[in-house]
Amino acid sequence: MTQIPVEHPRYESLMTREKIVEGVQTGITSKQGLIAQGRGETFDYLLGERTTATAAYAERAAVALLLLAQDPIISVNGNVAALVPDSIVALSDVTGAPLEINLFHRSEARMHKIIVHLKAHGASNVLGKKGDARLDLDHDRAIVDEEGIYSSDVVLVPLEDGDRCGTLVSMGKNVITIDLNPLSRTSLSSNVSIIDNITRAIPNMVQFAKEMKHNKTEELQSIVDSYNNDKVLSSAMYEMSETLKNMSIERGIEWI
Ligand code: PTJ
Repeated sequence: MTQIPVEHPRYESLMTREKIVEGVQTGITSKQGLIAQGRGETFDYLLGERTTATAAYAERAAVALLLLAQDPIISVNGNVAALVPDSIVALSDVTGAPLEINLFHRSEARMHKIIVHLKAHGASNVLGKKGDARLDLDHDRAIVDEEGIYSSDVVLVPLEDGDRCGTLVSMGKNVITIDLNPLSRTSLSSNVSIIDNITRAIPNMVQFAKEMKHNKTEELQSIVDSYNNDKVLSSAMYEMSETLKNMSIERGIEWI
């Protein structure tokens, strides 16, 4: 890893890049994952690289859904495994939602490496290797485990690429996504769209899950019932335009 001084103004962002690069070097993350991270960084810059109040509201609703679910599941890809291995395992533990590897650029070698990596970070059981069921898709994201994603009622799919999200919704599942782009097909088609960097969203969700774990079913249900996903999407776009406006004014550029 390149040594990044802690006082560097872009320390967090540069360290995140280092983790993704390391993921590619160890064979966990696809090369395409580097490009996906770059796209995410752009939206995060516009968001002000912080968890907004409406992103936190979506994260709480997502946790309520996971805690209420009969068969929750957390889908993991190469970027997720490289960026947040400890906190995704912690979220699985505190919500009781198993982890399942599901890859767009699937290979048996990557599946194996990600499973070993997550187990090294404390995961006890990681699904995805069986691949004994299929979603109605014409690429490798279709391959899922019967006892995992296929039969789940609530599924968390961070850093997704659109069409699987739509398919899961059309199967009647409650789909939670984490995607910094509020206009992506993923964000537009999911039931709960978390517009936040996964490096902040998953640790926040772990904290919320610890706080909400002993809430009554009715309390969790009321969080879900009052949740409004359109509000979350429009608020993210508003926050981005406000950040741009403020940055522009700070730099002496007239906002016209
Ligand atoms: O490991 P694989 O083979 O399953 O491949 C994973 C990637 C991420 C390469 C694959 O799913 C892909 O190509 O995804 P897309 O279509 O690039 O979509 C990724 C979305 O996640 C984009 O909308 C990005 O803005 C967003 N994104 C990228 N990095 C982050 C992010 N959102 C939140 N936090 C991030 N760190």
